[in-house]
Amino acid sequence: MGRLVCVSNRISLPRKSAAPGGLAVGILSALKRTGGLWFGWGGETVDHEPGEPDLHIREGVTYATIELRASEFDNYYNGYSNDVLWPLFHYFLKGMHYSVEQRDAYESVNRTFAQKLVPLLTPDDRIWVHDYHLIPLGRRLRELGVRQPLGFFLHIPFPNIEMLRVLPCYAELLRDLTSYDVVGFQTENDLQAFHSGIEHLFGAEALKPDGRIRIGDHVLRADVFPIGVDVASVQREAAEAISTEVVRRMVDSLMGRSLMIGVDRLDYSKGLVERFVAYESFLETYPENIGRITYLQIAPLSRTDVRAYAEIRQSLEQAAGRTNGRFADTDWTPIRYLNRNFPHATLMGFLRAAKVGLITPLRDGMNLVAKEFVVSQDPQDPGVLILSTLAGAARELTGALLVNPYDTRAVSHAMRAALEMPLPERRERYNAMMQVLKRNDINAWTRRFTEALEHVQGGSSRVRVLGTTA
Ligand code: ADQ
Repeated sequence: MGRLVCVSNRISLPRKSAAPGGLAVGILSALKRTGGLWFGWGGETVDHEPGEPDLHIREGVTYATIELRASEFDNYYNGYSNDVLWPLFHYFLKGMHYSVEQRDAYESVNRTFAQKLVPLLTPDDRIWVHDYHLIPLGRRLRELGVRQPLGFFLHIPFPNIEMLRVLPCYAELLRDLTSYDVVGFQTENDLQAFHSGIEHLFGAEALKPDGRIRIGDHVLRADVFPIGVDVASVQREAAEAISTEVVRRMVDSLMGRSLMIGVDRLDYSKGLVERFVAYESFLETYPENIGRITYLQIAPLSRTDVRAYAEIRQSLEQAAGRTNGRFADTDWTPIRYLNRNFPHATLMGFLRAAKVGLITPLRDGMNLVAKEFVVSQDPQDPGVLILSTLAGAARELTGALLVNPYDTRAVSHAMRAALEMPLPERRERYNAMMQVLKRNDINAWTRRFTEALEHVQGGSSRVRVLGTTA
């Protein structure tokens, strides 16, 4: 079996205090299992031609980091990736701001990734590209003569063709995706949406009955690979963290009140404003809970250079301030709202201490925190998960209280139901979800995707440059 090479926009070198996002958590677990190379941007921008990759080896994983040109970075990352593709793929059309300059920078950075990666590759490598920043990378690698199996996994949702078509270069984006041998999505919905694009661009005959896609003489496999969590490690972290000082102090400060918790990057797709409004409505509708519940929302800042993220931050401060101003007492704050990171283990301890997990994104590829919340619970006395139907995780976590995050009344009702749920029902729901989470943990995800890559035969020998059909 050849070496696994993972490629992502940003590399996080392991640091104790670092809080990797969902993508980094997934890649690291994959590489720690198999060993291999992780290639990506190291966080430095330069005013000259980017130099050769820097190599670091830690715990059997080689980290190869590259620099990017300062003149391109903003348009590539804040612009095309996070102000065009991210909002579009999350169905937030109003948040999308397209420009040709951004797209050019995106293409150019993908070319740089390809040029810097090729010299590091060996013939037996299997290459696994991650996420929306790097969709064109597969095609660029093929153009440079790379013949190894190439896979792509999209961590975020994929939009239906009727949404995707809004993008001026949607056809190129679809064509770029078909350059890979394996294309993975989080859910069946995303796969169906991809099929809708393939059918639109190449005709229904491109979709084969066995699920494969044939375009000319290139056959690719597009499939669903729902990402999971490291069940054993999250369980251990949560059980150990509960008796650490930082978690004990937080629990003591509740003075016996029940804890509801949300943990999300500060992002408009996570539905935080709607969640705050639902909590306010909960206190208003069920006033017997005033003074008896504390809602802890941990939301570390992300993508602070993108305008929409500054705006959401302001709205949240206002919403939290309003609820606290309205309901707080001298010895009780209804919402504790924190914009900071915690070590992963501490976070798992906080989740375990909570009676209710509130995960209500307006759209989410999967949402690992929802899975981590369930896994971190005490099996004898588990808390209840309130989960948005619009998160990919809702497909597997059917034991959660599933809600439409836009439905304020339904969310506040679910809060009450969760707080009052009797122990036998909580256990039943927990056990049902744990079965699924154990079966489809992070190792299963890695194994399924890398096996799919192993079954690719002949690499790019079957790939031809695809002509325009739309
Ligand atoms: P994200 O949008 O980053 O991921 P998510 O899936 O919830 O969202 O993953 C976040 C990860 O970061 C979790 O493992 C969580 O524990 C950790 N984390 C969050 N806040 C933290 C904090 N303050 N301190 C420490 N750790 C923190 C993207 C997609 C998701 C998809 C993942 C993985 O948007 O839909 O589930 O990739 O594919």
